[in-house]
Parts: sequence; structure tokens; C-alpha cells
Amino acid sequence: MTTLTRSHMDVFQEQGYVVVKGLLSWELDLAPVVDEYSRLLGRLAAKWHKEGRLSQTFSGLPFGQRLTRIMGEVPPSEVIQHLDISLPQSNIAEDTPFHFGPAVFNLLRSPRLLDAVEEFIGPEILSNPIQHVRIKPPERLLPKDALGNSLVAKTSWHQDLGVGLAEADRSNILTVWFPLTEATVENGCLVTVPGSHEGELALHCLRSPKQNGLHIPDQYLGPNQTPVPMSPGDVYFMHTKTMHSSLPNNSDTIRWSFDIRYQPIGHPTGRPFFPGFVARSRARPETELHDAAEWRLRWEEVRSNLARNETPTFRRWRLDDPRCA
Ligand SMILES: O=C(O)CCC(=O)C(=O)O
Ligand SMILES: [Fe+2]
Repeated sequence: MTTLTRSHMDVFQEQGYVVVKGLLSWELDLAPVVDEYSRLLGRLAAKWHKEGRLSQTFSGLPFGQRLTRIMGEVPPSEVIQHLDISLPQSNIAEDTPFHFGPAVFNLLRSPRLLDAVEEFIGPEILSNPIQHVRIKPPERLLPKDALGNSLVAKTSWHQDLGVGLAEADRSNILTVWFPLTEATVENGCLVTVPGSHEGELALHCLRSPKQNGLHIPDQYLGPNQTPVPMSPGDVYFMHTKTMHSSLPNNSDTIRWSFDIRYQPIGHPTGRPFFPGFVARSRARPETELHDAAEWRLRWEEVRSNLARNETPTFRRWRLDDPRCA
């Protein structure tokens, strides 16, 4: 059973993205993840308070306010790495934090999500390892050095194809984005250029050697930049070449989203050093991963390998491209 219609598919083909309203269940898909993150934040607050890094644990506050207060004392880029569902792209150590919890794993395997994904890419579905949680406090409260981090601040214009390695240029990777809070123009919803998936991969420039902030220079962006406000339960499906960004959070509360990706099994993922998993296979159901602990273990193994060896590059763009000057 799926709630996708022919017209959703038509919109996706024409615009390069489509929003399916109310696809996810709050009770079954999202609430368990909110609970899991609330417990995680409680553990982190207790630890940092004990270490003298937090003035208090902020335990009486709701999740968003608690996180915002914590990010006021512990650097936001450090806090978000404890919550993210990926490793960073550089400086990976044995103890680099991340979050691979069972509620997130269940969300990645949600039958409501996978039924819809199957409509786009077919029944042999790999969970691509390019995946993030983004929890953005009001941007005015962020320290300057966190403004380039798109996990906590706005995201610059890009195509997801430009974020992975060129080996995945012909992979049919589907980006799936959904909010856990309202996503509005005020608090930093996505913005897209409808139809931009029909073009080529645009030039992406790097801001500085240190930063990872890829962006498409303004002159390559189309004129129809369209905000995409969404509510919890809604899911945005996007083509790899659709140009998109997100607005700054100018509200007083957090803006929380997940972005995950799926692709047909066997296509290159664009991040060969990170582990994907078979989320659904009608041909070989025995290859599906059903065990959250095993998922976490795979990432832990990759982390220790990458910590011991030189981190491979995830970048396909040259720092000194004269067109970026
Ligand atoms: O949520 C954001 O700020 C950006 C998300 C994004 O770029 C993506 O989902 O591909
Ligand atoms: Fe993106």
C-alpha cells in the first residue's frame, strides 16, 4: 500500500522533487526518534555537566530549548556530531561520536517510507550512507564559526550529486528529506529550483581549504527559487541534480530534519568508505538488514579503520578552480 499517486510521480519528473504530505506516522515513525534523541541529550547533558562544561543539565526543558541552551555552552558543531547519523568527512578518530540508535534504524526501514521509495527506484533498495540529522537552533544564537556548518546553520545551494564522488554520477540516488518540527520560511525550510534536475551537474565551489562548505555560485542558479514549507509527516523526494538550499533559522525555536538517501542495490554510493545496508530486497530478502545493533557495528568498524588510516577524500571539486575566484 502506498499513498503515492501518478500525479506525485509526474511532479517529480517535471520539477525534480515532490512533497508527499502525511506519508510518515507521528506515532510509529517520528515519536520513537524524538524519544531516543531526548534520552541521548539527557545523557550528554549529564556527562558535560559532570565534566564542568555545562553550568547545568537543563533537565526541565523541552528537547528544543534544552538543545539550544546546551549549544550555547558546548560548541554546536561538537554537539551535533554526537547526534548525527554519520561520520564527519575528515579528522575521524576512534572515539568520534555519532548516533546509530534503534529508533533511527527503524525509521530508515519504515515500511511507509520504503513503499514510497520503491515507487521511485524499484524494489532492490540500498540505504545509501550519505545521511544526516540537522537540528538547527535560532541562527542568531550560533557562534560565527558554526555558521558554515549546515547541520546547525543554513545550507548553501548545491546539487546532491556534487556532494558525493563522481563514481556515483550514474547511480539512481533518491534524496529523502523530512522534518520533525514544522519547516517554514521563517525557521529554515528547503528552497529548490524546480526543473533544475534537467540540467548538468553545476560548478560547486569550496569556501576555503578548511571548510567543507560546497556551494553553487549565484550565476549558475535558476531564477525560480521556491521555498518548500513542510510539516512533520510530510516527505520530500528529490532527484540528485535538483538544486536546493535551506534558509537560515530566524525563529525562536529549533528546526529539525533528517535527510537520507536510497538507491538501487549495486550502484556506487558516492561515499565508498561508508557502509550502506540493504533496506529492502524482493529478490533476495535474506540480504536485508533487520538488526540495529549490526548497523551500528558496521559504522563502528568503519570508524576505527578510518581512524587508523589516512581519511580518504570525499571531494570531487578543486580548491583552486579559477571559476571560483
Ligand atoms: O536541511 C538542510 O538544510 C539541507 C538538506 C539537504 O541538502 C539535503 O537533504 O540534501
Ligand atoms: Fe542536499
